[in-house]
Amino acid sequence: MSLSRREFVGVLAASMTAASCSFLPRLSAEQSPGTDYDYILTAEPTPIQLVSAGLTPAWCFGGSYPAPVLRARQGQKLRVLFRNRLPEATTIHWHGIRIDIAMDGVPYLTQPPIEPGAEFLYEFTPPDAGTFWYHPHMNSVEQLGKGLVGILIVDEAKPVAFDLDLPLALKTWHINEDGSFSPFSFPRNAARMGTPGSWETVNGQNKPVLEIPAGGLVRLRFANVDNTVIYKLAVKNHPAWVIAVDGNPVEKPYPLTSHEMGAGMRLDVALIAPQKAGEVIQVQNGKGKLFFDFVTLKTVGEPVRGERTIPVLPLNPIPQPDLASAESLDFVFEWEGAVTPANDHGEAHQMFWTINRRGWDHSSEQSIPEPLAKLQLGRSYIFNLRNVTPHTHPIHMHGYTWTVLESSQRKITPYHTDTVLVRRNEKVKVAFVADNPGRWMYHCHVIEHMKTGLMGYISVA
Ligand SMILES: [Cu+2]
Repeated sequence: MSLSRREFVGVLAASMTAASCSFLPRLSAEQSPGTDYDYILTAEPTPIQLVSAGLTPAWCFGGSYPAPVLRARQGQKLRVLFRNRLPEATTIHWHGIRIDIAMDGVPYLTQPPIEPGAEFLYEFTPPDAGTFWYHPHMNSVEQLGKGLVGILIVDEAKPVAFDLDLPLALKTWHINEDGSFSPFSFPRNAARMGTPGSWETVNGQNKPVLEIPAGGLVRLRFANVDNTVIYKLAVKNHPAWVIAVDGNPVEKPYPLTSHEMGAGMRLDVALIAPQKAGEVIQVQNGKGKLFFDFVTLKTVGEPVRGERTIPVLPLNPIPQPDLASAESLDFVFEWEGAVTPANDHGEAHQMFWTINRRGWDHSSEQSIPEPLAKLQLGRSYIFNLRNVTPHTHPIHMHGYTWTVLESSQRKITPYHTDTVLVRRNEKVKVAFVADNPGRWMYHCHVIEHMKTGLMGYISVA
């Protein structure tokens, strides 16, 4: 008898000891069948145990970290009743989803902030299947830094079978040895590559050992939910295939050698586990030229029955831009290195970065500038992203999926993404059809960069 993914997870959960059962991310939030929404999602202060020496005063979704993994079905409506139990206003942004502007979760631009004690019903129909994530879009350095980050999985319209589907949320924490928070940002880092956390976690655990079914087909869904860090993922001692990048299936799976993921980016990897129980597969993270063990996958149980092959996922229905008629627009990401004068309260405000010579920190309703560009609904566009700074920026566009066409530094096989890593002095060409009306955020996903200027928006009408 072979087990379905859910049965397998059930068996694993039942057979695990209390100490090891935190390995598996929870598969659902508080689900409300029969009501007019699918999930109730609450954000609230929640002390959590990241290190043994003490609790961390985190802010969590659903009362735990990792946050509940939300699941939707491609082409079917998802409803999430969000409740704000934080001491400050917030919103939820659904990263990578081609969504109605009213549900994009950007304060002032798409909705009023959700005040403490208030709630908001997010409802949308995801057109694409894949690995996505959700997070606030207010006071982001702190709100994301404190733990408000979660994975959203959109299952394929026609299910693709895996023996185990494992979401892996990658995040570093800015904490001291006793678990208390250390500063999320230092200006000197905000003006450079950002401030990484000191405690590296995968689903809230440092270097976890995760159980996988012997002989099983395993889907690893890596999501970089960190504020800053670029991960460079590799699998050391076992063949693994890239099946989707940033929520979008690749046309043909290819062997994973190493893959760089900036903040906000995702990677789906498939592998067939060794037949024998007790075997170990080492997932590694590269820093500079060296690779370090990061996640250990350990086979358990009787080998699954039947032959397993790496599946080719169905492609998402991303509209194909008409390059011949597309209008080209240039966006230059630059380092400004200015500290604006202190405000009335004597606080200095740092603005270090600009897009087309303009910085924006999106801190109030009054500060909304003109859009970086006004696009015509239905027309194709080419964006030339030019990074003239000495640092790498994961550039993210809301509401759209780009086709990446060219880079001045790398050979590109065109692929789809909502977040593209643009290296120092690199020029990347992306294209898309402006088929979704609204005012869409367009920013670097290094949170300190966006909050010190590297942010703007595009209007499509
Ligand atoms: Cu950046």
